[in-house]
Amino acid sequence: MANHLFDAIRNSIPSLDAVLIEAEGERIWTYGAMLAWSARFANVLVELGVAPGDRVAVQVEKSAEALMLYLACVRAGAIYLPLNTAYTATELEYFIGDATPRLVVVAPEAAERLAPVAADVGASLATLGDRADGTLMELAEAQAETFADVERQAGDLAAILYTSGTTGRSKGAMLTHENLLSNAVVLKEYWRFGRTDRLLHALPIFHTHGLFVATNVTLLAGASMLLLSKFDVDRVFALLPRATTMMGVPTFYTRLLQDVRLSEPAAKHIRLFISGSAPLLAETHRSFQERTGHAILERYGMTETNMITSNPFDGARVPGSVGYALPGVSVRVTDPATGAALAAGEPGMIEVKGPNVFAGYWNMPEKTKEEFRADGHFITGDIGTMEPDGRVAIVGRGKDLIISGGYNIYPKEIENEIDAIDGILESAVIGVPHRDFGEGVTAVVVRQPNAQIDEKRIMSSLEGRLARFKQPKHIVFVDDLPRNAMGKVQKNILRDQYSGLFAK
Ligand code: MLC
Ligand code: AMP
Repeated sequence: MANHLFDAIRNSIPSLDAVLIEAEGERIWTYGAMLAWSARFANVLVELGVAPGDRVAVQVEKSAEALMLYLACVRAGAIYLPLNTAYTATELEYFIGDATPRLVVVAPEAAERLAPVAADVGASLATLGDRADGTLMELAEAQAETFADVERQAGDLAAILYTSGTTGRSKGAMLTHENLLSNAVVLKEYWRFGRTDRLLHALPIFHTHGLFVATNVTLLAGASMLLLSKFDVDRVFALLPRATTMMGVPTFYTRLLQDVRLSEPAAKHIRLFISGSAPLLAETHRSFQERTGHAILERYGMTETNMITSNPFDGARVPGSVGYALPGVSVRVTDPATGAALAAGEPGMIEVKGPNVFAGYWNMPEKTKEEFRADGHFITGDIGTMEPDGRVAIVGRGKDLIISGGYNIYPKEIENEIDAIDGILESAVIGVPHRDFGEGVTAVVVRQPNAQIDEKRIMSSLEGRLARFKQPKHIVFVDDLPRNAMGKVQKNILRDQYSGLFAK
């Protein structure tokens, strides 16, 4: 039976004994092992009652086994729902309540805490550890290594990825088989991925970048990857001589630049360094080129749209530019208020249409409608310019969003939490330049009259409610927030005022 995405993956297999993954501890996964283990997991899913269209929510550490679970979901026609390992139980409650999965898979040590959350929505609970342990592994051992892939059409859902919203409530972006496949096919060609490529994979696998861009491109190229459990500078330097490509967020590159080991010989074996998920400073691009001889290829994407633009493989990789619309993807820049097209070079809203664009937000038809133009273009919320030749640069954001180390953080969510604390009158959360994370989360807080609350109390109130990476790196207390004539907090003034906080 035809399974839109998995058929393409299967058809790209170079040979069953070709290596797909070298995991830590020198554990090798061949393409044959990928087929066998994704089949075993798919059989487990069926045994646990997961039917086509059911959601499988997964919060586990990065491992080759976790990637097999993703592929098993694709094969079984389930909808894969990966969750950041930093999310707290409180945050998880929302996602699980909203997505009502049939199965929740968590790390063995989290099982007890999350069992009631899964039970609340009638989901089964299974565990998967990062040492090939957990109940899912035990169940899989007993399964067959073959599985009849469930029929899935291009428009069927393959995954839901939650992305935070400007109102503070996360939205589940529904991604179809064709969204994922079309994008991976295009990227593979655009970046010239082939069977001899070995990708240094140090990204998390609960987001588009590490899960779809890195993994699907590798699979469709019949290539292999060196799978690191996380980004670690020493491990990266140890593996660079064996890798041909690396994908990273800008923080990866700034951290490598801070290390004396970064040099032309160290990067000699690499044919392509790719950056995305957050702006790569022109200065980082130039310094990296000076030190290694490599011009980092910057591309631009979004959970809802997969990858949208990319600098060219051949031709100029211009610092500060995200390149051209990918083949088959239409990009335009419009007046944010009216949606009217703007002249070349004028900054405006970046809008996108194509087979890469998602099918809408889970259970939020109204929200979905608001974010599309009548002709089907998705409104990204990013402000950019387009040159007459189609080259795009991102110059700002129309959405109140902080990107820290490649993670999106919506200020509203943090402001809601801070404002709910006793003794707080109001707060404004902003991102200011941060040498390591690009932007550092900063809370500007107004206390209630005579309240004694301090930074420590605020931080302890946020503990357990917000993932660590969302928590402010710095809190400042002020008497009042700057507002415009309409009463809206002027975050631009605050950003200017505190721009030097993390300069050193
Ligand atoms: C970790 N911490 C962060 C953070 N990551 N704080 C702010 N922003 C981040 N991104 C905090 C932890 O909470 C902890 O805090 C401390 O830093 C050390 O934790 P760690 O786990 O050791 O961090 P580290 O491994 O150094 O992680 C940094 C990182 C990681 C940059 C390597 O965040 C990362 O891999 N980012 C990639 C994100 C990504 O893949 N984005 C793609 C989204 S898809 P404390 O206080 O406890 O010490 C997308 C679409 C597209 O955007 O276009 O691709
Ligand atoms: P996410 O919602 O986590 O997928 O993040 C998507 C957002 O990341 C986009 O809307 C952009 O704001 C930002 N982004 C991704 N790639 C780039 C890039 N190369 N340069 C600047 N911003 C980027």
